[in-house]
Amino acid sequence: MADIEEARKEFQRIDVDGDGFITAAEFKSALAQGGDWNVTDTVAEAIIKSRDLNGDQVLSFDEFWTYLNK
Ligand SMILES: [Ca+2]
Ligand SMILES: [Ca+2]
Repeated sequence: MADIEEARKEFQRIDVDGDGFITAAEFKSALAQGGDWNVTDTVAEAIIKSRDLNGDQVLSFDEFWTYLNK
């Protein structure tokens, strides 16, 4: 079980523009900052898609949280 406070911080770190949703572009740059430069736009989009529960192409905190608790 992940810590929801830690998850919120992580979510806010990735959500650079602070709109409450993580886009593929934001996810990609977060991974790049973490040293994973091999992630392309296509890969980032595929990862987002696999975690996106309502099909709006972006991750809400709920979706992020659900993913962490899988
Ligand atoms: Ca955002
Ligand atoms: Ca979504």
